[in-house]
Amino acid sequence: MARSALLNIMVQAATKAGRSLTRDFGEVENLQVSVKGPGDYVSAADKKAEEIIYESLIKSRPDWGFLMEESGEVKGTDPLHRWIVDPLDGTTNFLHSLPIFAVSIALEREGKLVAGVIYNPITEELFTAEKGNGAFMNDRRMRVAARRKLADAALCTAIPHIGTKTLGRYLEEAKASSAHAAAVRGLGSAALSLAWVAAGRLDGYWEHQLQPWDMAAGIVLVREAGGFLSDISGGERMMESGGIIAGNEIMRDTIRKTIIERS
Ligand code: 2AM
Ligand code: CA
Repeated sequence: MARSALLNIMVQAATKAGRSLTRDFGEVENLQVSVKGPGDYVSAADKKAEEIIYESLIKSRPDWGFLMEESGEVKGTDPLHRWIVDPLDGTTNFLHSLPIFAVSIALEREGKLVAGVIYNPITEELFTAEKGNGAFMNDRRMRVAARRKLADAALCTAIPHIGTKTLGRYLEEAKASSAHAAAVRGLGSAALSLAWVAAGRLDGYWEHQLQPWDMAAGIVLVREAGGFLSDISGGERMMESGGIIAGNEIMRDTIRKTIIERS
């Protein structure tokens, strides 16, 4: 299937940044043995990838604005369009040589998410979606999984790390999800978690306290794969609140009621 001009621009930026990240990922593996570790190196890799994406997109659409994880908001002269960019989602995985990270690029038009690209340069899996045109993985159509019961479901969430202030909430959710679901995983990349829900690999996903660039592209993917999303209270303010639940319609609502609200 022929890709639209818009998706082509996004894919070109994502794959170019992906090549840079792949080279740096190879270096990170060599740096693991040092005591200090590759922290500074990874932060440089992250910034380099963001620059590549910025240069690539600004060349194609000079007037459009940006919201980027590293550089923040860059206003465009066109007030209708804004790219939302996470050059390296899954930074901690990258730092530890775990090949579960991705480039994530979304487009907002008049405040609405209309296109998303997520690319894992290690597995070379490219997830793309444009509003009204479906979702694809390496040009094959994706659909969310049809499973209706938690007992059959593979779920995904975020496992908290050192310094997390909401450990109590996580432990409650871990208890409820482990008690009801077939499997619970933590990928460490919100973008890939959403892409994998869109691909039907995961039946459901939820996470609290994300940034807009962690979820923007993934939201388009899940919607276009026939999935449903909500924020933690069941509304539609995912990007504003930072909380997100994704799955088919039944799975999304069951996760909220059985795992998050537990009522
Ligand atoms: P990042 O890798 O770009 O930081 C992990 O649960 C997910 O949460 C990742 O997508 C990660 O994105 C995101 N995230 C957002 N804020 C974070 C933070 N302060 N610490 C760790 N992960 C964060
Ligand atoms: Ca991120």
